[in-house]
Amino acid sequence: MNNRDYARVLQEIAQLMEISGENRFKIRAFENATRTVETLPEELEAVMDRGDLKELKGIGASIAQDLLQIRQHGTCDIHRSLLERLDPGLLDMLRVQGLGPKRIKLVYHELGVSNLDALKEAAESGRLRELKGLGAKTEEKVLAEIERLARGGDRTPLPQARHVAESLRDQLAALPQTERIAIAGSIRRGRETIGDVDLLVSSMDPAPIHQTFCGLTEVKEVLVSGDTKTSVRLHNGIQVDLRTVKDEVFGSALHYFTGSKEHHIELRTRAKRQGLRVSEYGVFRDDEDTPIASHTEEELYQALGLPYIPPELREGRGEIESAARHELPVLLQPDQIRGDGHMHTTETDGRHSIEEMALAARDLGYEFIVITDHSQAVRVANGMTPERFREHMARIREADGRVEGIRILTGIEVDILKDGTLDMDHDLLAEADWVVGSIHSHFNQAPDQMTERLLRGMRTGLLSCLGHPTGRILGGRDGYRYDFDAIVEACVELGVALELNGSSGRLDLNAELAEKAHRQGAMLVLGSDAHSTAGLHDLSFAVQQARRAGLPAEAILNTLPVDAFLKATRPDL
Ligand code: DGT
Ligand code: CA
Ligand code: CA
Ligand code: ZN
Repeated sequence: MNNRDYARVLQEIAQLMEISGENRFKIRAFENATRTVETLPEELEAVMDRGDLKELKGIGASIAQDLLQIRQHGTCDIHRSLLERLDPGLLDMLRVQGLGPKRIKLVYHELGVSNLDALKEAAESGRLRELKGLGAKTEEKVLAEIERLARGGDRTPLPQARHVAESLRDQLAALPQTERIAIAGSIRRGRETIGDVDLLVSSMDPAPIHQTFCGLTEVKEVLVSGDTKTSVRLHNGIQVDLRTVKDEVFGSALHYFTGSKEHHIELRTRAKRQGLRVSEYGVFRDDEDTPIASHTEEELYQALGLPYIPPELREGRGEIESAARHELPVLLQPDQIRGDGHMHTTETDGRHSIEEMALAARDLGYEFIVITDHSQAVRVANGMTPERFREHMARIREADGRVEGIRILTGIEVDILKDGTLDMDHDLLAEADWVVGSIHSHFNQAPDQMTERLLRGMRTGLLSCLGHPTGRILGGRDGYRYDFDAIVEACVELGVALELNGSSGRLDLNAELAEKAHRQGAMLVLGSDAHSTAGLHDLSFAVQQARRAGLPAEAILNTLPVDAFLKATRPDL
């Protein structure tokens, strides 16, 4: 660890003490120690090795002890106990520039806000401005900061990038000059994070398209402008490349700009052996200038003697060999989804009613949904007491009877508390059709403890699935640490499914872990985790990750008719 690492922990202690309202002198002591370490002209660890820590200004016996602990564990007793007593989510909030411990203290004590999600919601719903010294301006700044943090530096989380890309695509699709249009690049392949957005348009008359593109309100600056390629930076920092081609070569151009580079390299090598060439203009015989395929991607693969390879598999990980042997998995298709396993309503932190969610889901063609509002441990989300949950289930059943054309199942997203107990009366959980068990607190437990916590929750026999199983926030927080293999094994044994949570910012499980869980024999269920009717569309991100994982429809519980869906995790039914 370098001096900056030590200084960071000391500073966090000072900030957390300030939030918790500790005595001024204790806070000052850690602030002084932070400064000493930050400005130290040599390695702190060299000072430790000499046994000279206490010689340093502002470092007494007690902080010297803390520093030695930090050297061993990356944290110390006082740091850990503050995080446990308050909330580790506060560390994320401290990264929000312009907020600071004083204001966080206010927000924490007045609104109970202790993590970025809750902060975002408080800012969006205009609750920050009700606090002394905070205004609408603060809310705006906080939201912009959260967005910046969510981007986690250069790469943008897929959901955010795809929403932006879809909006641009739709605007350009409306132009009379546009023939075909598609989002290409890493978004089309469903990579978790994306470097830039790639849009492809076919047109006989591209100039007006490039012109309109440069003038869109989202655009902040034009980086490159031309007749076939324009690059811009948007106000939100995302870069977008637009390319236009003639419609005859749309298929091969789409293939080229979808990538990945690795897929292309392998494909070209293979083509070469067959006396063929592949470029963005098509597939060519070695000695000819007229392509034998260029109009669609399907024709392109066919010309190469291969079955179609879906974009999600084009990562150069052996998909070409599998395709050549006709061993590609048949991937889950969006229209095979019959229901959504995770959503919230106005009962807790959602924006729409049971009925509104059901009607929107019916419009998407679903046969069933599960309403899974929060349990009371999630105070910021207005989680339900047992009493409220009982009444909520009655309302869900009532809505189910009233709304035609879709089954509305009773459910809950129940917290798996820090000791593994479930945050709800067991008889009510047994009564619910579907129970998502999730972790929303004490993320920093030691791996053994976390594994035990999950196992204990699962052994109640009341969980249908584990919600957002790793807890990671895309571009933000890492997942909690536990023995993933052991949990998957227990899921198989106990008949508990693992969720692919599609909500923006999560993608959890991601493709890699979903594939692993599937290979170990676990059931998987997709959930949008929608907090509004619009949020139901986030299920498509879970579908895409399932496809990247190479999962067939049979691996996904959402493809089952509702009765089979219910029985899948309840062998007793
Ligand atoms: P990203 O933007 O970093 O998330 O990843 P991509 O895959 O979207 O990469 P990007 O935007 O640089 O390029 C889009 C596609 O264009 C890429 O997947 C394949 C193609 N491409 C770009 N540059 C090259 C290249 O130098 N060689 C080859 N074979 N293909 C390229
Ligand atoms: Ca890209
Ligand atoms: Ca690009
Ligand atoms: Zn949750």
